[in-house]
Amino acid sequence: MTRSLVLAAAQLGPIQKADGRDVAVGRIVRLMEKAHRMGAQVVVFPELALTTFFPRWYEEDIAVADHWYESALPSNETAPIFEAARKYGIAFHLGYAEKTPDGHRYNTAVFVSPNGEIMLKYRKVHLPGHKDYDPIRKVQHLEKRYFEVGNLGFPVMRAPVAGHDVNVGMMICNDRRWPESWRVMGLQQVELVMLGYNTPSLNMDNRGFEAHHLRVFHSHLTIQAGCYQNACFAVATAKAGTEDGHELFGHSIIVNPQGEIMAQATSWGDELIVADADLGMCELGRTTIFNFEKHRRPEAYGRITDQVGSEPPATWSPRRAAE
Ligand code: CDT
Repeated sequence: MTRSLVLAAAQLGPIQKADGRDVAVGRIVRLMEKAHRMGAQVVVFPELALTTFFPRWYEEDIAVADHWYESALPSNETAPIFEAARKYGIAFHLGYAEKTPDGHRYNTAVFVSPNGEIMLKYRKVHLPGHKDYDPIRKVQHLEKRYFEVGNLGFPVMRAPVAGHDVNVGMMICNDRRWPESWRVMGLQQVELVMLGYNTPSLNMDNRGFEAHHLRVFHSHLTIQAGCYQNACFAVATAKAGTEDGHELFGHSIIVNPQGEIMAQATSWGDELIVADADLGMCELGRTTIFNFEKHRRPEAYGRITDQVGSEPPATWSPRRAAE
């Protein structure tokens, strides 16, 4: 039997600092209604989909930022999202800032069944940016201040989705740039990677030049390569547009296991894109060129897990070359 799913990326336009949760939740519910009209069975919303990308704002006292975090999901404010999912029979992925009952803060995403069960939770592992105010940067990127490194690894779950069992996994924004994130999920036979992102259109490090057009190129390059090398689909959903005066580039995409873009957003606003995914497509790569069991050589990959930073290589000398 063909296992096929209608996937959707629900890109969100900017959420301003002054916007309450009701604004974001109302827009998310409207995208859910649209997803229903377009026949989507899985809808992926962006990273930190309920608020502005608040790590661009420095707070000396992190407790002052507590209002950006969810301490429960669903809550009274977010319940309409869960109700819409139930009404339309849609499974959804949502990124948000999580504060646990014992006070830990994470950049988190959940995958929720249409009847409101959290089937999978992921906490962002690769936190970009810095912990303290950086006077050189044009805009702060304080994820290391506001979040702890995720403690759930990169889990993959075989979950019931629209009548099929599907191997689903998640990563968040910067994770997509790291081949390790993809491969750890590839090793669990992931078929569908869901990821949300908030990526500025310009490099705000102020430590060198990066051409503007390369920002989208690098995002797509890493997602397309991740899908191809791990024989999976991905739904990669952006928060887009000018948020609190700062541009996020959008360009949400849905990618197949050949690394091809099946659908792409064209606006900087709320926009839904859909694609039909035949999960059987994951078989070809998995059983041929990326048949891990046959072709991987972990004995040669020790540095990947033994080492964090890079080291200089050995220096060549005639004697060494002969060894
Ligand atoms: N949200 C997020 O992870 N954004 C980063 C921007 C990096 S700039 C410090 C990204 O990799 O897209």
